[in-house]
Amino acid sequence: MKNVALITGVTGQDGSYLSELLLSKGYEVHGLIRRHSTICTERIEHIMNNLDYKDRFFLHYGDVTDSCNLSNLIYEIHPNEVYNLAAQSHVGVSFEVPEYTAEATGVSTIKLLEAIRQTNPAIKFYQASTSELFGGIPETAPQSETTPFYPKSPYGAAKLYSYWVTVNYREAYNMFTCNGILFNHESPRRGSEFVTRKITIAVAKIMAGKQDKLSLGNLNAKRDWGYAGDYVEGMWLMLQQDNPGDYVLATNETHTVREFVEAAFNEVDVNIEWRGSGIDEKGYCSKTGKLLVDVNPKYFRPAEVDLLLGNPAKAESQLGWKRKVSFRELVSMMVKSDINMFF
Ligand code: NAP
Ligand code: G4F
Repeated sequence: MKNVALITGVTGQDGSYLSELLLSKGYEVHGLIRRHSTICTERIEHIMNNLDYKDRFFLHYGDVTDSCNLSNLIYEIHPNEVYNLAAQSHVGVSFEVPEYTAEATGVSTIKLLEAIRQTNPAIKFYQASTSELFGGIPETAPQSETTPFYPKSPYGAAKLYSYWVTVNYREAYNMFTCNGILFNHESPRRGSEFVTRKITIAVAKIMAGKQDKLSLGNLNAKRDWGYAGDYVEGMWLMLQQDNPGDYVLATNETHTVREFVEAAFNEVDVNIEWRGSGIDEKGYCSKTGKLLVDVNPKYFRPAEVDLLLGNPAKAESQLGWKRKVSFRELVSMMVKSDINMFF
């Protein structure tokens, strides 16, 4: 039987890597895209233009807030796997558009689950859950599937709803639904408004003489950063098991934003020397004394998640999943890609 997958959020970072993975495994892949006034398919252009995939990769206009659209798509496409990656995924922005975030990142999940339940409850379902669910209790790090949740943003709260309806449909209707509780994962395709890509773009532009300095918010926040290409493999593995479940994907290693900055500048042989503290902290080139990094409070969030560090032991033992790309390799890959773009 042919494997058919529907991916919401196909134009996003993860959607693009997951599409590549599923197509390489022989799947027919359908992606949900929103209509934009400008082109938004940059991350999947290479797939759309690949003649090998012309009969196996299809895009459909839609929006996860539109339940009629979701029902129609499930009915027409007949997928056997659905990956729900669509979301207003920026934590900081969720404080500015809280209600929309609740709709797109939270309520939309039950619309999709209902569409599946009413059409074909045998469809396997992956929900893009997040380490932001753990939010405010750093003393419990490293965080695992059994760590209590305490979201610290409208985004985290919306994802909490999605997490629980995914569990609920498994328990109530015996559906094959899984939560991937994924810690931060990055790549050269990461959106430029997330901190890692903001940093690597700035490094490239500063080296190319196209930017003066990099302004950031909280330099002390700690994140467990992995490579997106490794994480989509884990998503797929979750849906290949005999039984559904919830799994943490993480590296079990954490770094501050400050350390990411240092590592990214090291890639271009610049050593950062920090002076001052709090909002007066500044990073200078240790050789030339040029100011390269400062803090701008406009990037602070109304509430912050201080420390994320994940324990992926369950995914490693039950799925056979293991991250392949190290922190250093990730930083290097992202800086090199942005250097290529701006030189
Ligand atoms: P991303 O790059 O921001 O992509 C989000 C995708 O969702 C885009 O394709 C976007 O479409 C789509 N989308 C947003 N609102 C939509 C709507 N109303 N209807 C239909 N599509 C909509 O996010 P990502 O990094 O790939 O992450 C994928 C998923 O994993 C998200 O749910 C995110 O919250 C979750 N997650 C991410 C991480 C991480 O570190 N990357 C960690 C844990 C969980 P447009 O292109 O039209 O905007
Ligand atoms: O890169 P970020 O915006 O990612 P954040 O908030 O951790 O969320 C990402 O990972 C989650 C998984 O844990 C996903 F669920 C979510 O969808 C998203 O992909 O910020 C990382 C840290 C934060 O503590 C933030 O306050 O970096 C800090 N930061 C410091 N300066 C900054 C900046 N973040 C951004 N975006 N921009 C800054 O200038």
